[in-house]
Amino acid sequence: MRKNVLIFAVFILLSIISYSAFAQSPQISNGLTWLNSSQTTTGNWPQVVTSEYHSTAAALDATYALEPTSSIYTTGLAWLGSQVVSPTDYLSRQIITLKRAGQDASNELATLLLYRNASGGWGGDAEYLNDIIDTALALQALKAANYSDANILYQAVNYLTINQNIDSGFGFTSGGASNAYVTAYVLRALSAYSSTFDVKASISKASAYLLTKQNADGGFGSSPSNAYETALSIISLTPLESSSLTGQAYTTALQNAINYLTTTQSANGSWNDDPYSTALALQALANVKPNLAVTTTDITFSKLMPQTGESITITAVIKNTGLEPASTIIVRFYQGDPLAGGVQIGSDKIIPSLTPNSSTPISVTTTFTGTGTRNIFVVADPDNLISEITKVDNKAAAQLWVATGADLAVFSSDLKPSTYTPASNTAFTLQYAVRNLGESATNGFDVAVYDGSPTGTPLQTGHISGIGGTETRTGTFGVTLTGDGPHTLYIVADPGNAITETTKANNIGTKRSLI
Ligand SMILES: [Ca+2]
Ligand SMILES: [Ca+2]
Repeated sequence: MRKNVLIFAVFILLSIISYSAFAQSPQISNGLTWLNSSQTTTGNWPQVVTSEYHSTAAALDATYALEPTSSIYTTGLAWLGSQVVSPTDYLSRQIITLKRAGQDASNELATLLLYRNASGGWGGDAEYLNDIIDTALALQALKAANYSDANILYQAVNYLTINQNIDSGFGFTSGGASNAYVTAYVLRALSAYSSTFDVKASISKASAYLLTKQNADGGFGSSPSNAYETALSIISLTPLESSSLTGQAYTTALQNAINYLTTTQSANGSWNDDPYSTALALQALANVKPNLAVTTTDITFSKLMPQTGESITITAVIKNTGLEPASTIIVRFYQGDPLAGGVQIGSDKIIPSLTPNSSTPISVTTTFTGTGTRNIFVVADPDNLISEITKVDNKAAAQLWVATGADLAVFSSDLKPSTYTPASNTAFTLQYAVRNLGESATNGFDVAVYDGSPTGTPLQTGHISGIGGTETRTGTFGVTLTGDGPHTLYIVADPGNAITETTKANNIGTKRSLI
């Protein structure tokens, strides 16, 4: 007896430590306490609005997200894993639950694949006609199992997208009236494949449809609002990399839906004394977090093509697309991927705070030595100090070209006189070219032609308004020479030394003439 009391005391202590470590809101703590109390001794949760199987799968989703080390999670997982199930819906949820826990689900996956219809979709069970919600669930299960046959995945995704209704929502079956519940499930399935297939337009339309189903009380559901459809909608609309929805209206819609949930929670911590509704509401509330995000287009450079050694400022706009403010956000810039030996540029930059649906630019100034491509990476919260909805959108990269400096050159072979045997005191034409061997453009400079020595007073001076990187400008001088015998003409680019360039040694070309 005493031993049992001791074990109980240790359990309570561990529970307190575990709760405080997650710094949960009272709504989440109370909901978890109720879920804990409503679990049966065999590990499942009872049927209220839906089956015990659905209640248990949903409770496992919630406890995995919030308390993955709790005993209610492990005993629930053991119950769900031991069930022998047939419907596509049950099988899919079992695969998702087992794979997430790192357990084997190969038999279940093989069965699910046997259910697949030749047309690419899934029905409610083996040899049932395709329907939308079972195909959406099967796709989520295949994702959880890391299933990789792109042809089979594509056919299922395609079955969903071609069955998107004209109002942009989805119904239970092909051509069935759209509703929030099925649309939320399809959104989750398509979002899982947004980086594999071209489904962004479909996701965007379905998200917009779902938002139209929000009721005046902030909840979702075919009037009146209910907790589980509201929670499913929040989970499906939560900002992810795939989401195309941004802006204050979107953030406000989600905040209103969260508010519907928090105000409809019962005093005992549940939603309607229902494990399924409570588990989904808890999953939705677990998304009330900030979400830092940065994309390639958020990274800009003060100079598109800086020269080696030239100062350049790199700026990244960091966004908070989540539902909570974030503070003391570290932003780190790298040359090269930090996961592959990238080197930090400058010191850590700190953004004091970012409210939901806001963004701020943050910069680092540096120089690059040596020319060529640089891959610049920006990472928000690189040390994972901030709990947020997802970390997949916290890193982005952009390319920069570090150019060689300007280098004017006059090649003797580019100098072409109209005659090689001019007569004394008779004008002839000398065509010249000035090349820029570097990658950086120049400002304007003079070009001069000298007789006998590239010093003193030139015979003539011309002006070139500037040359782009690796480009060439040509011009002509009218030259008149006096005095019989050989003459050497010197063509000098930038005799006044107006241009900073990598070398001045190649700025003179020569041409001999005999009078
Ligand atoms: Ca993020
Ligand atoms: Ca030069």
